[in-house]
Amino acid sequence: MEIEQLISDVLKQYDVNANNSTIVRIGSGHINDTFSIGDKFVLQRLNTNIFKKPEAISNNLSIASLHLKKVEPDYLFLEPYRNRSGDLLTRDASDGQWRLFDYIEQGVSVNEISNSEQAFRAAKAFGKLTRLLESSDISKYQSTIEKFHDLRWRWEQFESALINGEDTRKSEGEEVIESYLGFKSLLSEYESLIRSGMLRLHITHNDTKINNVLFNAELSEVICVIDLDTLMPGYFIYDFGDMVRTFASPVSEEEKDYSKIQVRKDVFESTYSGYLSEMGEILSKDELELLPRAGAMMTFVIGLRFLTDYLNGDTYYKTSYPGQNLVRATNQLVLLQHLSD
Ligand code: GN1
Ligand code: MG
Repeated sequence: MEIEQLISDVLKQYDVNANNSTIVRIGSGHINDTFSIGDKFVLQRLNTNIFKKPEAISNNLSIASLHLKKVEPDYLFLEPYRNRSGDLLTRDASDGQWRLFDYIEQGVSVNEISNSEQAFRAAKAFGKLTRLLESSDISKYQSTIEKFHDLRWRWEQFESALINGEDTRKSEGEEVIESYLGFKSLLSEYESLIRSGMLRLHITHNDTKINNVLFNAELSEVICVIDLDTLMPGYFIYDFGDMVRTFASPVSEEEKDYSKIQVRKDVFESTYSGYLSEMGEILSKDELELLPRAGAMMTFVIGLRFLTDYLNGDTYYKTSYPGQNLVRATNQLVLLQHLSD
């Protein structure tokens, strides 16, 4: 069935007026399909090959939303609309799962941070979400993707891609593979951290890349954070690390001119102070000491995932040209090298 037809059928299941609206594909996410419906709504099809438990997402959003209404009624939490049956997810004729959101017309998302003020605000916004949810009952949340940032798991997937991956890609990626293997000590560091009990579980966003923040048109204020599919219990290093990964460099993970990649000290410091302006009182002394390691760890995790997907033939992340996942993996490797200097 044509996508327009699927969308029109899905919209009929909501009590909203979206007739005759223009449908435009939007967003730069690597996983889901996102469309604007006129200037009123955003409709998103969840990638259920990746999100195998969509009900876990609905569960977490409902719990978080209820809690936020209690502790901060004015907080803008971009949760999906409920359909006529009261569900956050709507099934289409081809078994796709969709969600409908408000379209934040004045919201702007960027793929690179241009100054430290923006970094402060974005990091504060992600920190605030975790702070507000700190008093909600963590046991009620479910994992929306099992072992999502578990470095041991990601390493094992990488190792099996080294065995089962496509031979031409293995030789094409040889140098990058060798360099990633050379960073294996990060795996032992991660494992001993987990064993040490120094990290506590919080409700983390788990995908805090810069384009998951909506700024106002002047990029001077944050309107809200978006992409809440991976809101679930996690360690703070996942959020803070993914911010360092995507805020600190002047260029995004898509950049092919690797000489442009660097770690901007002022942006890093503002990311740190923005996050701590919300989380400073919540993180334990042990956790605070780990802040400087988070960026390298998350860059390693995400870089490994790009490389694994490249070796497996691009089955996970969307790509728009051949070799894109290898470019992303190389980009992240260079960033990791800078973060390790
Ligand atoms: C994916 O949804 P999107 O495109 O923002 C991925 C993240 C990665 C990111 C890298 C569910 O995020 O974990 O950090 O790509 N999300 C999922 O750009 O795998
Ligand atoms: Mg995401």
